[in-house]
Amino acid sequence: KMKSAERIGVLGIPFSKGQSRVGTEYGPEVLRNGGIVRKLQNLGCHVQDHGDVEVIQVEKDDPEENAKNPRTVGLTSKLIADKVERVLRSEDICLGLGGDHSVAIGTIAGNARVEPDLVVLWIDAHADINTPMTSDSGNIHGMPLAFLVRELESYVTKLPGFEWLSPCIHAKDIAYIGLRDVDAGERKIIEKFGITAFSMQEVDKYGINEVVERALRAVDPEGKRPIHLSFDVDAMDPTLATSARDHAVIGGLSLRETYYIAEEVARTGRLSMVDVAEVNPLLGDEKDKKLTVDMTISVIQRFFGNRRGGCYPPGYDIPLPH
Ligand code: B3U
Ligand code: MN
Ligand code: MN
Repeated sequence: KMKSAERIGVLGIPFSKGQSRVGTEYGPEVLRNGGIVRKLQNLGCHVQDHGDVEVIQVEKDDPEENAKNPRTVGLTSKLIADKVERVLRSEDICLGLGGDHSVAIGTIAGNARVEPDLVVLWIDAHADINTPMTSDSGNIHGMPLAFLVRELESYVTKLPGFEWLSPCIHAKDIAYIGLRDVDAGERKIIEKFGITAFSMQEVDKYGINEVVERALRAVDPEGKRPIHLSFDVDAMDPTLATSARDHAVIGGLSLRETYYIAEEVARTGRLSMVDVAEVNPLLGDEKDKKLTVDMTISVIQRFFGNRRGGCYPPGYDIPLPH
């Protein structure tokens, strides 16, 4: 079933407390101002903007087990999960505009309530699977998957604010593409639990076409399961997206490789949610900001059916002369 031209629910998640900088809370605003809704409508999609998730700021929110802002992140994640669930009960696909990458705790938890059989494709320079114990930074945007993976439950203490959350995916349901900055604990987790991971080294070795095919086949050999696609803009090379320079990791995906991933994932017709994380318009000058927003929007369009080879809305035919 092709979902590319079906109902898309857009959800803003103006959140930045999963890391220590300000700026990612303006991600939804700059992507909307960049025309994301209209550009998806132009593809023939039915697009409904569901507004922003309410974010919670807990005043006295001391670190717990090294994790920073645990109550703020945990309680906001619950609101995100509730809202994503509601959006997915009325739309075919949810497009979540973050926000730092901790928003994926809520988006995946919410998506899994509607699609319990989902798989996760994580496009990122980072593995974002630190437990509070393995994390050096204490930033929860480097930990979201650790709270969601069943096999890691005994390695993760229940943080305050996270009481509502229970793990909803298996390690083998995750595939990474784009990794190039992975912490020791994360690498151990990937190996110990058999997580499918294609770093930039594998992208160089096999080419992006082989990597995408293998990633999709590894998590779902029969090609039947719903896909939660979590896209951290820092997966792209920092020359393309200045937001990526916040956590600049050189040697990233080219624009063409990123487009290829998006086009192939769209082609499956099984996308149930796309997260767009870590867009930070406060970094760089006006020109940098415009580049980041333009690049990000152009990638999002590919996830929803805009192909480089051309495309037309459903029902379109060559117009006849009057
Ligand atoms: N793995 C490191 C660095 C990091 C993760 N995500 C970003 N940076 N953007 C950490 O902090 O957990
Ligand atoms: Mn990330
Ligand atoms: Mn990242």
